[in-house]
This record gives sequence, C-alpha cells and structure tokens, in this order.
Amino acid sequence: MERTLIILKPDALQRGLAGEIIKRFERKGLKILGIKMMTLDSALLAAHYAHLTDKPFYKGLEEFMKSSPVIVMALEGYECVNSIRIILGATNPREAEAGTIRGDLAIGTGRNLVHASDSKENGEKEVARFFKAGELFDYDKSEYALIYEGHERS
Ligand code: DAT
Ligand code: MG
Repeated sequence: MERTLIILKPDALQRGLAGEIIKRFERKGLKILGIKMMTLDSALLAAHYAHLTDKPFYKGLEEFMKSSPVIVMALEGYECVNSIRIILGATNPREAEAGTIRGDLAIGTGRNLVHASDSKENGEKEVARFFKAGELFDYDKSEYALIYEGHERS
C-alpha cells in the first residue's frame, strides 16, 4: 500500500488544530504507521523542500517551519497519496474546496497547516527521510476488513 508523510506545521500546533486534523485522517480509515513530535532544522527542510529552495518565499517558509515544533506522521492506505491530497485541499487555502482541511481551516498560502506527500515515490522518500525504521510500526488494523475490498488490501 502507499505511504504518505504528513507534517502538522507550526500553525497547526499553535492554533490547537492537531487533533482536528488527525481526526480527519483517522476517520478516512488511514493507518498511522508512525507519529512523533520534532523540531525541523535547515538541512532537513532544504532536502524536504528541494523543489522550492530558489523561490523568493523560501527563506520565510524555512523560518516559519522552524518557528515551533511540528508533528510528523507516516500514514498508509490504498492509493492514499491522492486521497490525502484531496482531504488536504489546494496549496492556496483561498482556492481550497470547502470541506478540505485547508479550505475549512486556513487562509494564507504560507500558513496552510499541513504538508502531505505529492506522489507515491515522494511518499516513500519522505517517510524514510523523517522516520527511522524503529519508529514505524507494522501491525494489523482490524477495521481493514470493513474499509477495503480484498484486492485493495492485498
Ligand atoms: P503543497 O504544500 O500543497 O505540496 P508546494 O509543495 O508547492 O505545495 O509548496 C510547499 C509549501 O510552500 C506550501 O505548502 C506553502 C509554501 N508555499 C508554496 N507556494 C507559496 C507561495 N507562493 N507563497 C508562500 N508560500 C508558498
Ligand atoms: Mg508539496
């Protein structure tokens, strides 16, 4: 199954929205493989946001992401990368659909609450970048039988 790296950014923690956001992923039926709190440093951010380091807003993005701790999560689910991006909504929260995390809870592009991987390949890479092997848990989720058809969970 696919994996996605989620980061609940400093604004999510500062605004007390961590539970609200995690709830939305849990009720979808996604499995939490790993979850922890950490502080991000410049080197990790430069690797994570390598596609953005030459953008004019990068310095501000880096400072913001270092401004307080974040919660990182590794989530698993069938074709979950795309479903999570749909739950998250557009990068610019003012263009995000109502019902999405960003559409419901955010306004500023640079304060859009959550990161989620944007492809299956990046999901694998990003989970490996943020989690050590011992921090990811391999376990059966009993509700899988109710959430998936057999071929989807094999
Ligand atoms: P996403 O987070 O939806 O995957 P992205 O990878 O293009 O979007 O950008 C990463 C983050 O960088 C984004 O969540 C917020 C910030 N960002 C992107 N474009 C921005 C802009 N034009 N102004 C300010 N921050 C921006
Ligand atoms: Mg992105």
